[in-house]
Amino acid sequence: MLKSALSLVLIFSVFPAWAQGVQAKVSCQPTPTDFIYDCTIQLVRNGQPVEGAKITLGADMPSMPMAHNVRPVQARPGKQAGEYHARLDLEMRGVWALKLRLAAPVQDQLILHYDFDEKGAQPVMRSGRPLRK
Ligand SMILES: [Cu+2]
Repeated sequence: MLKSALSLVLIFSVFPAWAQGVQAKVSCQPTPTDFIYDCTIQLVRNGQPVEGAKITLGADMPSMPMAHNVRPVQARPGKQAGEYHARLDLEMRGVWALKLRLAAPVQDQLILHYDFDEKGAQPVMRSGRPLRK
């Protein structure tokens, strides 16, 4: 019961990030395997879900330059319009910069900072807003 309540909290703890009109919401949940997270990406542009997107999701640790080499993964479409899934195999907990590369329908790149722990991932906030580049 507590676990499912936590999952709900994680699902709804998503924040928008803007770049060239594309808005990305990312939520990640832990898997039974340490440091592996199942992430859902929701893409919106001009208020509409972005369908047919080609997304590559990478991750790096800003506090540990050159220390990690997480292989970027291709996100796959989910059931909902504008929804995509990717499994991230991170090497440790802590703050990661998620690098979301869009190849279609527009070319774009979003960098979103999330603090990963045993419960999932929380957006890193600066001045009350999600930290992003
Ligand atoms: Cu690290």
